[in-house]
Amino acid sequence: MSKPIFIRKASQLITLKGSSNAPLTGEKMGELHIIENGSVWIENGKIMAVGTDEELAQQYKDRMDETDIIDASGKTVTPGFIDPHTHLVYAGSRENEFNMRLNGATYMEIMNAGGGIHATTRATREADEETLFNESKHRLDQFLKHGVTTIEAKSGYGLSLEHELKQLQVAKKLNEAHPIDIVSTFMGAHAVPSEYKERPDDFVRLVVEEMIPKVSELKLAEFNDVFCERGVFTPGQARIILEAGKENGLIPKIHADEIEPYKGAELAAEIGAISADHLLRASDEGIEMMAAKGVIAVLLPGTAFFLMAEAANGRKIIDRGVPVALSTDCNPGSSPTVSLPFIMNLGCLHMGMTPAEVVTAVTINAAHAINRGKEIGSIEIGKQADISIFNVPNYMQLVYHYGMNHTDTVIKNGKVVVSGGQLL
Ligand code: IZC
Ligand code: ZN
Repeated sequence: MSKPIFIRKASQLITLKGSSNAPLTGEKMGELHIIENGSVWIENGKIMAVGTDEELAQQYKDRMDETDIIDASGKTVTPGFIDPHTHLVYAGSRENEFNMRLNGATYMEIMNAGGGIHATTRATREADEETLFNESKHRLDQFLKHGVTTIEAKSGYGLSLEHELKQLQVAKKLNEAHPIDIVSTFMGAHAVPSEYKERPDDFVRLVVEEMIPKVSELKLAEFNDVFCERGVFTPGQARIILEAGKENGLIPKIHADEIEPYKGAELAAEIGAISADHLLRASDEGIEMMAAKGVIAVLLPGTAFFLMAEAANGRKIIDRGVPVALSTDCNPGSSPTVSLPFIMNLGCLHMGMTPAEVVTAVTINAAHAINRGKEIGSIEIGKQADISIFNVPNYMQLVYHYGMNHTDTVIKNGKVVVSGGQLL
């Protein structure tokens, strides 16, 4: 049994207490429940006590010499960050397309010409499991160094039963081998593969009749996602795929209204999706419907930044009562980054969110977006001890000093996995 860990004297301990049952909305998104000179006692992978340093020093005065003490004075302590939308497992890279876009080509033009998702699908199909594992593990290490302790990871670069299963198996192995927890999403409907170009409904049938039942039987995913976009999957096809997932126990998620308004937000609400992601072009009605149903908006301002598009209107989406989470969208085409802190900065500068709201959006609301609100996302007694410590005296500096990595220490499941900014 490892020693207890006692984090002491944080200049700000961001607890987000009281948020485990439902994601935070409206003004509550800005209430971080901060303890100054805060301390946390961790034992057996769990958070055992949270309070001021005076309170905890008194409570544990007889056990001080059996602990590992982490001095967090001058630092900010948060729940481990959570990234609820990544395309982690893939091979290759697409810097050639970046160059094409800088010269005026659009994301969709490149995809329709056989590049984009199709290019990564070719590279991922060709890669063996070991290559995929190693390339993805490198990204996971970088996530961890940025204070991220849990991520969601989608398949969707296989686009055949064999290769979708390969991607999901790699995610499962990474989850077992790496400190970061990975929550898997099946996304066989990420694109219509070129061999089905002339008969997309046959591909939808393959997803519904073969892939979803197999993924569910093998318990390789918890969620089911679709790229609902003009030229990819229609709202009608997306509905069929998401309903089939539900029948097989997979919770719906949707890539909605990224490039054009396409009634993706409306569909998310109608179908009872846990989240609708992107929403750059979501209609007001769709946003109202999401608010009424409590669908979480997972916003991805790094994608808008990288595609040189106008970001989603995060301010409006929060003000209409939709709970908002933030994510990197880590993928080789539209957001090749693992820096969730940079995404937080964009949340403030490009989407009108406050620094407090973006902290909520990468902790407890992100936890709820992957159905983990009861286990992670806040610093409360009984929760998993996933905690990040940043080299800044207050949470505002996390987003103010942008494009820098402030991570000092990361504790995952009660174990120190990053110290002094370095992986252990
Ligand atoms: O590889 O381009 N938008 N899917 C939907 C992506 C971006 C990932 C990619
Ligand atoms: Zn995505």
